[in-house]
Amino acid sequence: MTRALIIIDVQNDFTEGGALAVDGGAAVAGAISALLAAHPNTYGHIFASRDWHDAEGGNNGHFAVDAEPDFVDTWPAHCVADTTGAEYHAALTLPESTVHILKGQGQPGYSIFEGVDGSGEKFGELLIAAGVTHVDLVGLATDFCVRASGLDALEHGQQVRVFTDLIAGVAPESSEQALAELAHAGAVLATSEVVEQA
Ligand code: VGL
Repeated sequence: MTRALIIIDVQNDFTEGGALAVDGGAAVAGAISALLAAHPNTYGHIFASRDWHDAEGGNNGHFAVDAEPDFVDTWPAHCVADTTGAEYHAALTLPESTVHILKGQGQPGYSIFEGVDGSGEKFGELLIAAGVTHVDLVGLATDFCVRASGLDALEHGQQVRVFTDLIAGVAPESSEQALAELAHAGAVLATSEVVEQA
């Protein structure tokens, strides 16, 4: 069994004060860092994604251009590549070995499986190359990118745990729905208390 920690989109724009702020986002950043500090050797593989949208062109319908966002399919501009909003939240401390994944270049890109590393290698290929069979999923936002990434991980044959104390969502109802959907598809909903010392 090889387990990886997958950290979804803990970026300034998805935390308090950001363009698409999720309540509790900053707390999630701090809590993920605390988990990693308490368990420095548990995860041999850590992947962290960032939404990395184009400034121009609406990213294939993802940004509301000349219209009001509906906060379901269209969004205010957020996480534009190379801006402060796209940076990891300052409270997120990642180990040197973290593999950084960028996604959403010109696309909605909700799932980390749509992302690539710095050499353009697809996330799914990286998981396979690392022999990962089990993933623990944390980050933002529960009802969109965590949901999509978890469902894709299950489809890719991974055993998935979602740590409900290390996620935060855009809206309570859709977040609850997303967790129900993930559980129905085979994910285990747990808290990070189950993480064992390596
Ligand atoms: C996300 C809304 C729009 C997310 C991304 O990271 O969950 N949510 N784009």
